[in-house]
Amino acid sequence: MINQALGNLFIVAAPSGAGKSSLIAALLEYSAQNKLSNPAQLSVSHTTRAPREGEVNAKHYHFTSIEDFEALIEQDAFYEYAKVFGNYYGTSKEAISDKLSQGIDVFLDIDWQGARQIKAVNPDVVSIFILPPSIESLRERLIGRGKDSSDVIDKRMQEAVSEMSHYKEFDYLVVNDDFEQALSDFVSIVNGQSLKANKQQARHAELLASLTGK
Ligand SMILES: Nc1nc2c(ncn2[C@@H]2O[C@H](COP(=O)(O)OP(=O)(O)OP(=O)(O)O)[C@@H](O)[C@H]2O)c(=O)[nH]1
Ligand SMILES: [Mg+2]
Repeated sequence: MINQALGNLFIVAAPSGAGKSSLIAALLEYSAQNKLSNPAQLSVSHTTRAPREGEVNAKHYHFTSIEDFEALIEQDAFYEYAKVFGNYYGTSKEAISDKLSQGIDVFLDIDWQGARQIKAVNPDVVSIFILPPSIESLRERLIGRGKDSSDVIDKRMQEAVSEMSHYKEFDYLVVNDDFEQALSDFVSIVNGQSLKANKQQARHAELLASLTGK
């Protein structure tokens, strides 16, 4: 079991095109401006998929060969891993444990399979699912962001629908219609976790002792 101390562990999942990356980027920007209760960091996953143009090793992903990834599985180095669209993706234990104990909120951008594995071993994890406002808007976002053929778009739409069918496994649902509203919902969920009594007790131990005489 991972020691969560003051930091909270969050899972953020969504179908492709729901705006997950933009929401996470905006949240990290808030964190950089000290606008969140805890500092926030995104966990860097390992993947066997090839880097895309502009992606930097160890920043966007730890880009790993299939052999090395399978060796890490053997060594029990992953907190969770899954095959997504034919490639391995995984969260290493190293990527999160130290940060949580330092009071940093850690965000995992992972799929529903990874979310399920983490929930099974860590009931304290907080999982958030981002949804598009309609099926049409999802299709428009998928068409708008790339030069994919309509066959590829159809396949991605099917995958998105299958991902969304897992929404009930998540603690929070955020509908990304108006971006600012979705971001505000996201921030409320994140800051709310830090106000839970067990977190506040650890943070305000001295105050509570002086208030209660204990
Ligand atoms: N289980 C698991 N899933 C991961 C991990 N890292 C990334 N993923 C998921 O793998 C999927 C594909 O991620 P990418 O290859 O970066 O592609 P993308 O363009 O970000 O895809 P979308 O975010 O789905 O639009 C996304 O749903 C990610 O959330 C991980 O460590 N574990
Ligand atoms: Mg993504």
